[in-house]
Amino acid sequence: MQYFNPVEVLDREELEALKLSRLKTTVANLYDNVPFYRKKLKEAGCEPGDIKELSDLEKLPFTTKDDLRDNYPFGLFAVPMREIIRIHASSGTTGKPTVVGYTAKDIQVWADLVARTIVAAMGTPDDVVQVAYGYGLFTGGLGLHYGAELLGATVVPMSGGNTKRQVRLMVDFGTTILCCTPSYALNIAEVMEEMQISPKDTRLKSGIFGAEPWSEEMRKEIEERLNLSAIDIYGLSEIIGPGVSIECQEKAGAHIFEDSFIPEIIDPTTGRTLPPGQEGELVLTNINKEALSLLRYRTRDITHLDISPCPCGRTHVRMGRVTGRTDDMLIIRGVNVFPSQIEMVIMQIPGLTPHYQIVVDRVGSLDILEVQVEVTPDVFSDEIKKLEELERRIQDEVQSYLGVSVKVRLMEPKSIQRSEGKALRVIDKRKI
Ligand code: DLL
Repeated sequence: MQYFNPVEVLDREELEALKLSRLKTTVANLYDNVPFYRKKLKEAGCEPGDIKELSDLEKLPFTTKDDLRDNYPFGLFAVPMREIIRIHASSGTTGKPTVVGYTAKDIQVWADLVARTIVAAMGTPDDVVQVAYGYGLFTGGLGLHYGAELLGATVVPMSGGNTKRQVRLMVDFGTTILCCTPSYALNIAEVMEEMQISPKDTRLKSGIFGAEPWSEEMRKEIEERLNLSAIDIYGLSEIIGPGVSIECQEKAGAHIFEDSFIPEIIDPTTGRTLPPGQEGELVLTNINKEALSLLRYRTRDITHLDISPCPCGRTHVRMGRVTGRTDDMLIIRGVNVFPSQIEMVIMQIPGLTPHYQIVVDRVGSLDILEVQVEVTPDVFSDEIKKLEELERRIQDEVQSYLGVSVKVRLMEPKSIQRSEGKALRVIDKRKI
């Protein structure tokens, strides 16, 4: 088994000791240097000295996205600005953007974490890594970039978009590892087909895909169309960016790098910690950062933890696929629906493509859920009767799987806008 940093295979006992010592340091540091946390810890009746074992984590208060917004832009930083060498920020489509900062050491730690993810995806210094995540304030582009450089691979810093050029250079430069969102990977596959370039004409072997939810069915589709092994990478800017967790070759959950982040799963309603295996909201605590460390950050991502040993040899706990976000959950006539569940149904029906959008509207007091999905060109040329049958089949399958009725609109091939970064899956007209 290949790994980048021996900490990935550390004995559990040593790993727990490392986590505890880093947690103590982090809490003390936040108490001393961040007025927000000092106040919050005092309110929770918690002094740094109260952290004696890892289970004391539960005594600590949660941090939410609103806390970051309330302290916009730099209020949660634990070091003076002259020590900050990089800023990233979320796009801030709703409300103020979330701003994060890094010291020089943080950038090194982050690069190490991302180098681990590339090695988990079979990367070596001989690889040519095409980074097609967006560069800029988004953490995807520069995050993968620094990790690939630290590994010693050859980096092609493409950023997102300009898809034909992505394909051309992929062939010319002999790209072996593609990094982008899964929806953009599909877009690239489609453009490649249009350019009549076969994946066999490329040297692609792995894809490091993340930054948005995707299903097992989507993985199969991408793997077939790009002829590579697709690996799921997870992360969020508030915590560090990409590199919080990565799948190994087992493709059965993503290892969370516990030397840097302590994961918990909580019941999003009560805030109570749930046992391993149970699905709930992922909560992460930074224990290896200087500029900005968050205690028990509520990610809003829904997943579970798997503490069983992994055949790959890495000792770090695994998280399941993110099945949705607590704030992405659509409540349709009282039924909870996640876009990923609709994706799963669609991708199992022949004749449909992975290009879909979910439109929610309210007519009177009734919520209407419409699934718009593109059909394949051969299905599109079928007679109306067949298309109607297909529509009914989708309606029936969604109804039986989710318990909610939907309207289905079959769309002409290539009519739904293609993504170059995070795909826009849900259009909720109720809020407008
Ligand atoms: O998306 C960081 C990243 C860049 C991760 C490149 C992986 C690759 P944000 O823009 O802050 O950061 O968005 C974070 O995206 O809370 C999840 O809801 C979602 N997300 C990220 N990775 C995955 C994944 C980056 N593998 C938010 N599966 C997170 C599902 C993901 N959702």
